Amino acid sequence: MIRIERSGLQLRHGVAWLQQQGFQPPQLRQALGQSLAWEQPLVTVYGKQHRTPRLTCWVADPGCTYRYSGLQQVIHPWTAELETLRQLLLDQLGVRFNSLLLNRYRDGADRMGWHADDEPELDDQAPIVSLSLGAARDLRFRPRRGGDAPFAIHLADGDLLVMDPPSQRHWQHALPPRARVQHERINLTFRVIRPA
Ligand SMILES: O=C(O)CCC(=O)C(=O)O
Repeated sequence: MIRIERSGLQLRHGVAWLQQQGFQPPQLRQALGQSLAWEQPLVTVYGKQHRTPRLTCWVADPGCTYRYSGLQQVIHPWTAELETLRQLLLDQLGVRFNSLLLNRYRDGADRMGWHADDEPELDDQAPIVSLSLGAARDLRFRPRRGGDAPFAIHLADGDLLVMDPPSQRHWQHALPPRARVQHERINLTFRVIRPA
């Protein structure tokens, strides 16, 4: 894996990681697209309600509830494919993830604004691990308090990105819109929640 390091930021980028594990990313993306219960929830941002500019699904062990932007996610169970991925990550990274947020960007208009995954229920000692499927998109990073320059990582089909602590404390990330992208991308972020 390629290491990307800045002050307060530690990333590991596994290019075509999923292919190296013997998976075919298009098949997995199709299976997830069809089998999961995708939602486009109403969220409250700066006091205003709007639908998220992407589809989402929260998969987690019982009791692992997650709330962001005023929204409590409905828990969906692990499917066989997702359970296999979770086991692979346990074998390779030594971390047992108990929850997973999936984001589905239908085309380049769908996006994610600047944020850090630093909600109180997340275990801040554990990495957050992102797996990308489908259309390649840029994930941008910027420091919360200045210093280092913002930069972007190009995430392609099958890429893994490990965001190690304390990255979420010092940096934010965003997935900007890309007018020319016409295809779908599904991103999975594996997380450790401290059960309530
Ligand atoms: O789609 C991505 O690569 C980013 C997802 C993300 O920022 C998140 O799940 O917190």
